[in-house]
Amino acid sequence: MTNVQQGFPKDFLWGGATAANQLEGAYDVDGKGLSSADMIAYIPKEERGITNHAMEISSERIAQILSGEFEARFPKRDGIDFYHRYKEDIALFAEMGFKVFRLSIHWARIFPNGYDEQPNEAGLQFYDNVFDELRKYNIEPLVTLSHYETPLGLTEKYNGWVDREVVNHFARYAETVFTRYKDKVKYWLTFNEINVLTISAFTGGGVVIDREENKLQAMYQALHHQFVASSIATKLCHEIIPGSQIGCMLARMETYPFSSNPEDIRQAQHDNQMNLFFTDVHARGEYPRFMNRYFAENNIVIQKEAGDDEILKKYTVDYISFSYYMSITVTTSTEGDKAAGNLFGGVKNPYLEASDWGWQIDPIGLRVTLNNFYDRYQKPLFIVENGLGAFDKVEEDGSIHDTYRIEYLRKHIEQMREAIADGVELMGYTSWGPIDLVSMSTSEMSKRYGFIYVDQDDDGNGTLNRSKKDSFEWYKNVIATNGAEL
Ligand code: BGP
Repeated sequence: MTNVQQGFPKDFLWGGATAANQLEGAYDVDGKGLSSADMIAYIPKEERGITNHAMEISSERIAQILSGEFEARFPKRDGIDFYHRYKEDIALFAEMGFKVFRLSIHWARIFPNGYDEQPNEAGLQFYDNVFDELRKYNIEPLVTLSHYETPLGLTEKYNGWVDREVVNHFARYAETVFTRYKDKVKYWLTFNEINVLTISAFTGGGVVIDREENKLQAMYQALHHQFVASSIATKLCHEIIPGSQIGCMLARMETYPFSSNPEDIRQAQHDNQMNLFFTDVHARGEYPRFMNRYFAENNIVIQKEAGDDEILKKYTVDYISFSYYMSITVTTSTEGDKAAGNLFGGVKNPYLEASDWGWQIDPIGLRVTLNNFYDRYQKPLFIVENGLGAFDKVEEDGSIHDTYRIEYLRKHIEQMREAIADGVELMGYTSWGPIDLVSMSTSEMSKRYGFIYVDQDDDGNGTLNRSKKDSFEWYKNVIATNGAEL
């Protein structure tokens, strides 16, 4: 077949994805300040959304934490100690043949309070070391500027992203790291899952929502500031690093109607629009008209500064990245099993199995998502999170037979290959958690994603020793054959 890409492009970027706050540990080492992510570990399990990121925190709780009155249930702040073990871990990624490795720079390692005059040299040096180690193996870094890691100082001084001043602090942070790493990092992302800010303002924007009178107004104003900051970062990135590529990042939740009832069709359309609103702004450079109705109906008035619309329009992203774990099914009726555990609600899809945490597994949905994204934007796409969080069993001989994880990944990669043949331009794939790390939504280790097992339990006990699961050799072969053998 002419003009149909059979298989993966030869320069396809295979790898894995992580986040500083779930990986590094060393939360207060070498001058690092605290961040919103460091606080999340203190939210007791019973106060969390069981399977979602909607984790708010009160001003009182933050005060209790900072006074030492309130201990974290799990020292999530210790991550899996990548900070001291990064050479060992990167060697394992290289053994699998990674072409790219997604990580975030912990903003509070660079500017401990977020508003500091000078950057923290020890923090800058750490990432220099990590990038140098990656380049030893010709692994491209793919760097997220903020992965739910707003410095706590910005929460205390401004209540996070609700204050326009934080745009300037972010711009200075972006300029600092673009300049420092301009010869080492080509691929960048601005905000991880920017849509989560409108679900959990603290997780996404360091905003303590109980300090705000009008919660929705505060969330969407903070979001506007992140949109502007993302465009400013795009401008700076292109100016400082010629040939760089900078993208946005969305938690994509492809949403299906539960039935052919037009009411369900309309509900699914609305939910998809509300999720794609974020990439509409990042990729098209303007707010979509359907948001005007939503803002009007919810008494939201976005405060813009002169020039904001021009900045958004002029500095749109080079590519669109997203996380894909599951699809969502919605209905306006009372039918359907509302027990479906997933990020954004919905009902159980009778055609799909679910993970141990209720996330509905839908490989074909990834092909649908890729086609919908490409049809909407005609921009290159990058899957920067996909994977199966599962309980892993260590056998007597130390082996771990995670065939369920291989099956999940195999089926999703097959659908990626189909989407490429459909004409979608897919840059790469970084599976989430190539090494077991701390779960964002539970602050636990037992929800494991890795090809590499880490000996640490939900209470932080263990040797932290790394060992290979069956999926390690499987993924190594996938990469070696450029996706030909799954
Ligand atoms: C995404 C986050 C990641 C990671 C992933 C898996 O929303 O961007 O940081 O946490 O979810 O979720 P969890 O760790 O809760 O299983």
